[in-house]
Amino acid sequence: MSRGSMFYCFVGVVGAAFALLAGGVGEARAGGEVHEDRKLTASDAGAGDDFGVSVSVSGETAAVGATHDEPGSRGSAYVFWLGLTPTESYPPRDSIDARQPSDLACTELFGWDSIYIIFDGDAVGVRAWDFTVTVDPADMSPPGILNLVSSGNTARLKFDMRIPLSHWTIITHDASGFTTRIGALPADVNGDRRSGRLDILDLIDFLNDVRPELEIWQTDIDRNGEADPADILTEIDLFNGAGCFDQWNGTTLPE
Ligand SMILES: [Ca+2]
Ligand SMILES: [Ca+2]
Repeated sequence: MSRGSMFYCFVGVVGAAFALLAGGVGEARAGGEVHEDRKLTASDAGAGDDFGVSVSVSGETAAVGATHDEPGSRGSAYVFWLGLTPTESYPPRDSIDARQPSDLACTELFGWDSIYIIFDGDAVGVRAWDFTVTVDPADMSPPGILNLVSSGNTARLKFDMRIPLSHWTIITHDASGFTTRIGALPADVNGDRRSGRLDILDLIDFLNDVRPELEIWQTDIDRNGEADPADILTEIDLFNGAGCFDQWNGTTLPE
């Protein structure tokens, strides 16, 4: 079935929901008052697309038709998630934990075992099964979500393990498609997905206030709570594989 014919089948099932989203814009009627909850726009809007000519709502998902989205009058249907949507995470997307992954004797493991997801509204109804966790490279099982605790507009996802070294851990909010990822690559001070000797220079620059923008998880290599010259020695230990450390010089994370 062509994309255009799929659209016209879609048009046939819309109807009552059109009144809820008049003209394709989130203009909801509640208690006799009309207010705009949110405005829906096409990601590739163009003049004459007729976006909003039809709307279908099911649960917290809306499909909006555009009869002339493409040349030759091919129509399209855009699908929108109307529910609570994540806006950011903490640590932020693409953060890399450069700190030592254990103590020198390997008796205690360190690293992130949770992430905070910030929503555009009260996160009280958010559940652990709203999310999918994967890893990149996909050569091992990803962490599971042990539990989820929400407070205000923030949900904290607690994993059942620390995020794996040399991998991205990718967290996806299935309904909205929001995704974020955090990584663990010891010694990668500058966050360029590679642990190399340039990271020592960037750590020195940070300590000299030349690169003040670096985060604590990029600079407090020995995990004592602050970045100081001792972290340079620990950085070198990570490169050389001191104690029980693996050698991290030259190791990378995927794009
Ligand atoms: Ca680096
Ligand atoms: Ca330190």
